[in-house]
Amino acid sequence: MDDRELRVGIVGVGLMGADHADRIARRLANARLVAVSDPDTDRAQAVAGQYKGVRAIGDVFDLVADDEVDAVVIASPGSVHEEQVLACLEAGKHTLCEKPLTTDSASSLRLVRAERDRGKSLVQLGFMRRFDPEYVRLKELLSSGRLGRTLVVHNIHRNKSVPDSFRSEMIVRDSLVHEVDVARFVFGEEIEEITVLSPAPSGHSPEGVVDPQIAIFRMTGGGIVTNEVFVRSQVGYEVRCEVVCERGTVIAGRPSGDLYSTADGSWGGAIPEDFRARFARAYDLELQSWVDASRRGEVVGPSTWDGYAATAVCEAGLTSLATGAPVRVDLADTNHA
Ligand code: ISE
Repeated sequence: MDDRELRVGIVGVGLMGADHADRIARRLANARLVAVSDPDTDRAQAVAGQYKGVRAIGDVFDLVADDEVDAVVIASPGSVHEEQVLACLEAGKHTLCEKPLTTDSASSLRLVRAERDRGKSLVQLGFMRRFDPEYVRLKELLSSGRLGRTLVVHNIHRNKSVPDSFRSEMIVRDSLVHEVDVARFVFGEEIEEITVLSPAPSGHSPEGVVDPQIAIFRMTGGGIVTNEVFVRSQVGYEVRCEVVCERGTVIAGRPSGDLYSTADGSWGGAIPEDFRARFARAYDLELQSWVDASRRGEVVGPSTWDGYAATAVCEAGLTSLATGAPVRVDLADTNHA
């Protein structure tokens, strides 16, 4: 790509897609929003209508093939990602695909291989935590070696509320998946075993839904990661990562320097309502870095392999959710580079 701005089309303009539309149209450098598509055509028209010169295109695949679209953001549900990512690969267009890559490991692996067979990396996965300034500094501190080896990680992931349709499986696939990526990012290793435990559910959980959940990962190097995911906390969006090393600990996402309780929804400062507020900066940095890399014809950040590995861990997590027993994660091959 030359030094023109990157003309971006967005597939799926629900909560996240609409947020990205605004980011691309108003905040990013060297990028221009040119088209959006959504099965809900009224919604697509409404989003397009907010910005000058943006077209609503009825068929997703027409958007992908459109000559005016240089690159694509996929923010549709994971169940339709495989065919959409494949279309982007076939069109040779740089793509930012929101998580999860797909909803099962077989289809995720097909995408890893389809991209590899075409001989050119085009896809970045939407694991935005890797761009959050605190997670970035945490990783840098660990990499500096000052704290010694990483031993244990504790992740907390709480959403204020979700619709009743957000069942136990979605807690694993759509929420825990972020902690899967954080664990792999922090340790720089794969997850070899996952156990998902089911505490007594909150009274706010619909019948039959396990919320909160506790997931435990064993890393290939022997480290352990504990994760609490609670998507109906009633309070706000709380995401923290505490890393325990041989010579100290480091925490990302800590809101105060004192003992605090969120019982009344505050600790002396505001708790963000949702991920769009908490990770706004991370999303800006993530998409800017995607735009810059795409203009150079490169891919930076999490890859289809990262998407595949996360899907495979979540798939094993769903098996564990059903029994409470540890489940081994067997990745297809390690020779993916
Ligand atoms: C949502 O899809 C996200 O990706 C958010 O980051 C996560 O916190 C939330 O639990 C998911 O539903």
